[in-house]
Amino acid sequence: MSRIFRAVIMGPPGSGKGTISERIAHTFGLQHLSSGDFLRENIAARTEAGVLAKTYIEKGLLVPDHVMTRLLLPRLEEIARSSWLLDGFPRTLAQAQALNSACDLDVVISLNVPFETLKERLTHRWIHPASGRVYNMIFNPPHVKGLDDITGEPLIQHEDDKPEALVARLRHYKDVAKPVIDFYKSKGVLHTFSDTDTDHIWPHVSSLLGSKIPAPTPSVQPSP
Ligand code: G5P
Repeated sequence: MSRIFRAVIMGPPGSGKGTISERIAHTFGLQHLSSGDFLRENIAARTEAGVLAKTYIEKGLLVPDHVMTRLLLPRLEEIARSSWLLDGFPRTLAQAQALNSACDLDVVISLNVPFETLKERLTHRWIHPASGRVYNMIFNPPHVKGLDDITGEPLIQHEDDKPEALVARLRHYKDVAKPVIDFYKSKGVLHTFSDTDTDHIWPHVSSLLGSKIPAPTPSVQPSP
């Protein structure tokens, strides 16, 4: 069996974490766990954590560390035998330290995208709530305006992509991310990618992971 590979992708709201994570999951077969999707599932299911998280997310604030670690760390234990990519967690130094006590990371990908680009992207983002499919009305529009390509159901905008919550989210990110970035830099696992365009970042991420992820051992040995 090949070795377990564990990666984190971090970056401000709208930096393309979700978009690049989907490409990584598809190309390298890593299990993709998104903290934002996990929270939205909990909100939809009206779990205790979900009800609490909703009050923070709607205001563009981070969900408290103890709620996040209590939700995410058990989920990571469940998939401990798989290689995974964690998207959106850790966000704070306390979360990074909690994750560090649970496991070692192989790679941390940090996306560095200018503030104006982020604002532009998020105000144009719409999603299909049932599947989590993400559209951008400019970059990646649906075939029919306002409707999901697969189901034809209506698309919605996240509460936290609406202008008031958005600016608060972007400002707050910078403050809390710095110590997390420093923490992973000191551990020698941080790789930063800077650009305004996901399609320019992706080949570099792909080549980094291609050089780090061990090729799976064939289950059947070729005959001599
Ligand atoms: P989320 O869901 O983790 P965010 O805010 O960190 O939310 P978000 O908004 O989902 O991250 P992303 O995943 O970085 O952004 O980016 P994306 O969805 O791939 O791309 C954004 C948009 O830009 C899309 O429409 C996409 O199509 C488009 N796009 C991508 N690339 C390009 C490009 O090259 N060009 C153009 N033009 N467009 C492009 O978390 C939500 C909330 O949950 C809480 C927080 O309250 C958070 O705000 N939360 C946590 N709280 C505490 N601790 C944690 N660990 C938390 N995790 C989540």
